[in-house]
Amino acid sequence: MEASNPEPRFTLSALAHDADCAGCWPESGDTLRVRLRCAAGEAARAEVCYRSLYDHVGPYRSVGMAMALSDGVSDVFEASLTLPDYRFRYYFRLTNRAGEDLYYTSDGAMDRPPEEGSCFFYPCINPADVPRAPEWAKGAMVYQIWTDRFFNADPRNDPPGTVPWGAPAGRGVEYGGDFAGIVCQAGYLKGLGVQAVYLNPVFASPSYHKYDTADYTRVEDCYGGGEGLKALVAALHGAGIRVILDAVFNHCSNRHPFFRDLVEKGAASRYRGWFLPRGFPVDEEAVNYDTFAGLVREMPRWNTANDGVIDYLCGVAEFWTREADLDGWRLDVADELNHRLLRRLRERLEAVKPDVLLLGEIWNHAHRYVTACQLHAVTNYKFRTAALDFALQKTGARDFWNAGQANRMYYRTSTYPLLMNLLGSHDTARFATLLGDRSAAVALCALLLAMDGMPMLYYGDEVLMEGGADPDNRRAMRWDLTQTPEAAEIRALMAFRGQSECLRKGSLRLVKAEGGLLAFSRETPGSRLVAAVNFGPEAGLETPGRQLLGNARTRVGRAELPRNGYGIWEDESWSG
Ligand SMILES: [Ca+2]
Repeated sequence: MEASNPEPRFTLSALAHDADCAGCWPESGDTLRVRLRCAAGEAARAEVCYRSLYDHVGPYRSVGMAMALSDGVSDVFEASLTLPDYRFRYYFRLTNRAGEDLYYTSDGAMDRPPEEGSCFFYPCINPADVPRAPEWAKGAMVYQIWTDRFFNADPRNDPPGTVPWGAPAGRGVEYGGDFAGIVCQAGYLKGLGVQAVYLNPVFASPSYHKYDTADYTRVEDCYGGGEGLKALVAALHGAGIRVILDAVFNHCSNRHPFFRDLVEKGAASRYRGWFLPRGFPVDEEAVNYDTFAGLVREMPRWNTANDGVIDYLCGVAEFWTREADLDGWRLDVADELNHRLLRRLRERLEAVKPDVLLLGEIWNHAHRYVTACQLHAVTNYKFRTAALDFALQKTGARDFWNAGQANRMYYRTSTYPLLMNLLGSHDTARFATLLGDRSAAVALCALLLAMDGMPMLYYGDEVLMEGGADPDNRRAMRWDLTQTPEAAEIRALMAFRGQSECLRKGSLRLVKAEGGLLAFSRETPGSRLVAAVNFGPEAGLETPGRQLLGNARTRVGRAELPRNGYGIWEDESWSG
């Protein structure tokens, strides 16, 4: 191999191709998607040259790469390579603005095409490695419900000490909300246009928040029990809404019988390997065992590498998926779970329901969990941070856009429709409170709902409920606020999102990012929509057609967006 050191026509340290993870993945049984990263603005053109791994004489085919992402620091080029024998050898050729070429290989940059051995290899596409996800989940709008806080339809099951609806949301208070209450509001949920409801934990637990399960076989009586859960799922399915439950499999309650056994029998317990004790006897005062967040004695962590634990927790999810006809699970603290548990869970649940969804709660980069055999989808808190900063004018439209582009670089394109964007949850302050401006909050909802990914709204977000940090963000639902003009605007946006194939499935493209004004398009072969939000001073935008929603003022071909303005336009001239 002759690798000469080329002139610095490109910033060599910026060149990167990861022949794995988010750099290279199979799109189908014979097609590979590859990415190449380089310093922003340096490459005028990029192509990938490839042939079969076992073809040592034939010419390389080449295909041009399209710029897929750019965050102002890096550009990412992408292309698809197809070979009937699905075994790939490839290298990249980049051309700079002066027309000079550079070759990028598994041995680094070269000034001439590489020898065979310096190519990248993707030795074989195994069909099982092609990313798959339930179609219904791609771009689906999800509504998160904390059952106790949503609607109380059955006072008979209220837990002792239930406080009046609207009482301050202190730690430990219970309001009496139940499954029957959600059933009562199925029409409201259908009107919002949501495709799925995600419920905070429902299994028997000593706490009001139920993130410490004491008995996975029993659904809380104060919510309506197992029969109530089944009735709820049936009612929501009748309204065309799927149901996702919270799987708290990282830890359980210290009252869980298996942990009690460990405390009682110590090293002799048959559950010795099921938890993570640091010594015996297990001491709940000293907390000499691993727990959720390290020091929460009430929440001992399962040893999710233990086969008994894996089988037990998979059995729980399998049982309830079958029993209650559930559509998916949101894995709490998914990034502390053993990968073997996730793989086994996926296998066993897909055997029960092929289009079941596994969604992980992960606050940071999650690419190693979102694979063909683990999670399908993941929470995208990065979106929340960037969107709030933008709406608060701490940053501008270009910063927001670049943050989104940078985040996408960590995920395969196939994951974009499964990044669950949110503005808040039971773990964060309410965005309406953080913004302190109702019109900005509506525009922020427009941004969430017009973007790709899975937009999630936490109950009450759609009526701009207020609330500071936990537990204040967990107030009882304010049904009175559904009557406000802002709630009506957000409902209209949600209903539009719910029925728009283009907003659910369309590709995303930047139209304009200037100051506080961001405009982007969503495109499918059949339609094109342009959406815009403006958090800065009044700004103008060339628009392609009819305005469908929003407070922008559109006259022939041009819209004026006031501060906190937003709009969605339909491109009537679009022909795909
Ligand atoms: Ca009740």
